[in-house]
Amino acid sequence: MLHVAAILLHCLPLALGQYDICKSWVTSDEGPSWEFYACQPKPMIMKEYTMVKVDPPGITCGNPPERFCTHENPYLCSDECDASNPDLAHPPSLMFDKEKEGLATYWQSVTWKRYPEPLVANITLSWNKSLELTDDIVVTFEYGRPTAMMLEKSLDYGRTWHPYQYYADDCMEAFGMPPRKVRDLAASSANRVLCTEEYSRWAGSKKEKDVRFEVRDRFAIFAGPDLRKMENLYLRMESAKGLKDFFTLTDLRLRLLRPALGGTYVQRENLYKYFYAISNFEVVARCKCNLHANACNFRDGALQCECEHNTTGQDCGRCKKNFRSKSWRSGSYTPTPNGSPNACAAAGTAFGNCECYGHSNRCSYIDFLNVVTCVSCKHNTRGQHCQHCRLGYYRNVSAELDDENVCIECNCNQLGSLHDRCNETGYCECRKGSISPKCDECLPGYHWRQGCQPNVCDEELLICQNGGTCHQGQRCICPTGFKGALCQDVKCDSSHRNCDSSSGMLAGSFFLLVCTLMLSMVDI
Ligand SMILES: *[C@@H]1O[C@H](CO)[C@@H](O)[C@H](O)[C@H]1NC(C)=O
Ligand SMILES: *[C@@H]1O[C@H](CO)[C@@H](O)[C@H](O)[C@H]1NC(C)=O
Ligand SMILES: *[C@@H]1O[C@H](CO)[C@@H](O)[C@H](O)[C@H]1NC(C)=O
Ligand SMILES: *[C@@H]1O[C@H](CO)[C@@H](O)[C@H](O)[C@H]1NC(C)=O
Ligand SMILES: *[C@@H]1O[C@H](CO)[C@@H](O)[C@H](O)[C@H]1NC(C)=O
Ligand SMILES: [Ca+2]
Repeated sequence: MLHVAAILLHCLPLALGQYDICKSWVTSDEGPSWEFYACQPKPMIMKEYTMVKVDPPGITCGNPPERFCTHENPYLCSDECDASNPDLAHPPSLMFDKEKEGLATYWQSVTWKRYPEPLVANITLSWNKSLELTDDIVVTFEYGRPTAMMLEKSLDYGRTWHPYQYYADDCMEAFGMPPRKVRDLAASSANRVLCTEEYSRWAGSKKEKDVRFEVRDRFAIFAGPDLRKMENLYLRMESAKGLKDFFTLTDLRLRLLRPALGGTYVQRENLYKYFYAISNFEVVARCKCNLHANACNFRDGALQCECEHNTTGQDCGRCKKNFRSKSWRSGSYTPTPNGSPNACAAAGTAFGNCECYGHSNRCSYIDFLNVVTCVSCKHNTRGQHCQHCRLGYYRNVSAELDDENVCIECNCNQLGSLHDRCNETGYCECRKGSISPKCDECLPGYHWRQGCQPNVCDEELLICQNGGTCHQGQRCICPTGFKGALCQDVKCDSSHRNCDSSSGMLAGSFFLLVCTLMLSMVDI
């Protein structure tokens, strides 16, 4: 028993400093209760959970079987890659397996037989979960490291991609960027994307195999050379949001652009020695749980945070149902050493009696009314408790009052409705002639033309005459020889004898007269 207590005492300060407990049972004068802290899961070896895709199709060697040689033995091209033979196959999965002592297993590409067409490949790793890098990404190449490649990342499950780091033996030539070292970065540029020449030099393929994305060197800018002062880094991440996001990702993509050359030039007469081979792809990271969980497990096909503080979601990014009396917030590393849990609170406990259903974080006391009211209601709500919908929105009956989707936009058709407000069931108020909940349809006797217009013709009262046909209620299509809105008039031209040619003229001059009158009225 004493032994156990001693271990606990020894471990606790360290544990708290690492933000790895979310709560503890404490006894105070008012009796025992839970105390809550900011918390985060431990770093994990993420290659075990990755989904991998290698592009373009057919870039993996062995189908059909192919011979290759190495830069060390350029004229002994007897090695073979054969996808149908397990001993000679080099599938992508071999980048993520556990290496046995002394025996590297690796993915391998086809050789550069299509030179001078570039030999390019994309290796995309996806986790379907936001992760925060905690250590260097290390990619191990057998038979030489590429002379040009880049690392990209996505924060949104592969929808958009951003450059992460460029690698080349000559950065200026390959990417038009001056070479830099992460170790030379200043605090203000710790999240700079740079091009490095440190991992592309030819040093014999056996000696230097690793290509790094230096996470620790970037951390060290704030946490010191041995990463002893992690709290400095955490404080910095708290104040500079871009910094935290820089180490966050859901997907990684390695774009291999030019293989190891083993010399200055490509030898056209022996292209069997140019290819890519990766034996390991190490990614160490923790699940991003917004400081609301200290455990992350693989469930239902994806990593999931085990959320505390009454939060929920894959990243603990929401408040649980009935715990939405204030808006969700990420936990915070400050104040050290325990941070702030920023837990979600049950309805009614947030500000005494002022309930805002999670649509506002602030209440304000209005002196002359003697009431406390929510300020800046979000999610299109309004009212003292953010309990109503803003004008132009109506209540979503299938959502609770504390749901983000509680108010639905009326979406009234601008041309068909009188204004953009609607009643509690989402019905807009329609102009004459329009109908339907959003006023975007026409009553019988009307047709849609920038709103509902009364029909010019129809099949009942306004029938086109003299054999004319009604076109979509908008106009009569008259047979030759007839005119007028309903084809009621005979057309006047020289071939029709019994047509008074002066009547047209008369009507025309009358029209002119009216127009002149109207114009002069406008002038006045
Ligand atoms: C590799 O990915 C990039 C985008 O990140 C894309 O433009 C390129 O076409 C891809 N190359 C191959 C060979 O799939
Ligand atoms: C990604 O994770 C989500 C949430 O856990 C899950 O619903 C979805 O099916 C997963 N998608 C894939 C492609 O695994
Ligand atoms: C979450 O809700 C439960 C149930 O009401 C409560 O016992 C617990 O203290 C809450 N946790 C936090 C961190 O507020
Ligand atoms: C109504 O609320 C439910 C529950 O949140 C949501 O799934 C649904 O999308 C909402 N409806 C609309 C039209 O926004
Ligand atoms: C909203 O308006 C529609 C159409 O006028 C009507 O049928 C419905 O009953 C109204 N709903 C409410 C709650 O007043
Ligand atoms: Ca391997």
